[in-house]
This record gives sequence, C-alpha cells and structure tokens, in this order.
Amino acid sequence: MVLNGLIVGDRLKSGGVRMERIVSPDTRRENRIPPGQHQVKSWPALHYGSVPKLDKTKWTFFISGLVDKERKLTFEEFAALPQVEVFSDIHCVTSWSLLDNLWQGVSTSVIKDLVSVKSSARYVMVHGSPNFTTNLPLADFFESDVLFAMMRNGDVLEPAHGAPVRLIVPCLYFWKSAKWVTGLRFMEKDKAGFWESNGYHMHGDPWKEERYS
Ligand SMILES: Nc1nc2c(c(=O)[nH]1)N[C@H]1C(S)=C(S)[C@@H](COP(=O)(O)O)O[C@H]1N2
Ligand SMILES: [Mo]
Repeated sequence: MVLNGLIVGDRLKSGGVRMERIVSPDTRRENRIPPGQHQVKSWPALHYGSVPKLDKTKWTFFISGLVDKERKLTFEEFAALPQVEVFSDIHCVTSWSLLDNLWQGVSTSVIKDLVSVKSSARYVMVHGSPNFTTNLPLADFFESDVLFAMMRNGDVLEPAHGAPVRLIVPCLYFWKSAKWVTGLRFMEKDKAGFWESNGYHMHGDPWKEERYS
C-alpha cells in the first residue's frame, strides 16, 4: 500500500486510532444505481485537456471570496489537517457508475475551522488546474460526506484522477468533483463553472437526472 508520509504521520499523531469513517447515505439505498446509469468495474479517467504536471512542493490551496480573511495553504499544511474516510459511489453524467470507493482526505467541514465563511455566502466555486471551475450550493458542499480526497482504496491518487488533491461530492454527478483542486471562492449568487457554461446542469443531482440544462 502506497502511503504519503504526511498522512502516515497524521495517523500516528492521533495515537494509531482509526480515523472516522463516514458512510455516504446513497450507498444505503436498496438500488444504488440512479436512473439512466449502468455499473462499471474499473475507473475511467475523464477530463478536458491534458493531465497537468503538478509539483506538490509548489501546490497551494486558496480560500477566497466571502470569508473574513482569505487564506492560502501549502500542501504540507493541507495534508496536516485532520482527515477522514468516506465510503461512496460515483455517478458520471456520461452514464457510468462506480460503486464502493473508500476515500481518504480532508472533510469540507474543516474549511469552516480555517476561515469564517460570511453568512451572505450561498454558493462556492471550486477551482482546479489548469482552468477548471465548478459551482456548488453550500448546502451540498458542506454535506458530511464531501471531502478533498488524497487517497482512494488505500492508494495515493494517480495524476490522471486529480492528484495531489481532488474534491469528492457523492450526492452530485461526478463533474462537480473537481480534480487538481487549487482553491475555493465563496459567493453570494450562483455562477456557472466550466461544464455548466457548456450545457451541464447548474445543480447535477443524479437521482433527479439533472444532467443538462
Ligand atoms: N480539473 C478538472 N476536474 C475535473 C474535470 C476536468 O476536466 N478538469 N472533469 C470532471 C468530469 S466531467 C468528470 S466525469 C470527473 C472524472 O474524474 P475521473 O477522471 O477521476 O474519473 O472529473 C471531473 N473533474
Ligand atoms: Mo464527466
């Protein structure tokens, strides 16, 4: 099992106690495959453009917009934040679903401890390399099973799947799960991100088939 040194260090700091495991509510449905979807067994890599070459020592994570004080974290600072495990399914709008993923990373709830998000904020724009954006209502962004993942099923994420840090939003189609995350901007009004400006739905609930608008 490939383990990132900082993640192992964090585990030891917590006394070797297993980290909290959150089970995504949709994995408890009797039928876990949303309408119009089919199950796949291996994980496709899909994105616009080519895989960016990211150097962890230069990677930074910004938190901006409607917060009391904007912040920027290095990878070392980000990876030292408390971590959780999340068990969830993936539903891609192109119709494949991949069940039983165990993610490890930083819960979005930790963001609330880093900055104070102003009460006027209702949406967040998630930014990813090279010029990717995707918009989410804060109600979805702060669901308890949403995290910035660094590992899946015990392995560090591969570059094609968004290393070093990607977002995972289990309750929405997978295009909302930005790869190669670089930061967040909290906003009062909803604004279309990259795929949303190209015809994808502003919200993207797979159970309501909110595919295109
Ligand atoms: N930075 C970035 N993140 C992205 C995308 C992208 O083009 N750029 N594509 C999205 C889409 S459309 C999908 S389906 C998923 C695919 O993730 P995967 O390649 O790990 O399966 O990433 C999402 N996150
Ligand atoms: Mo997609």
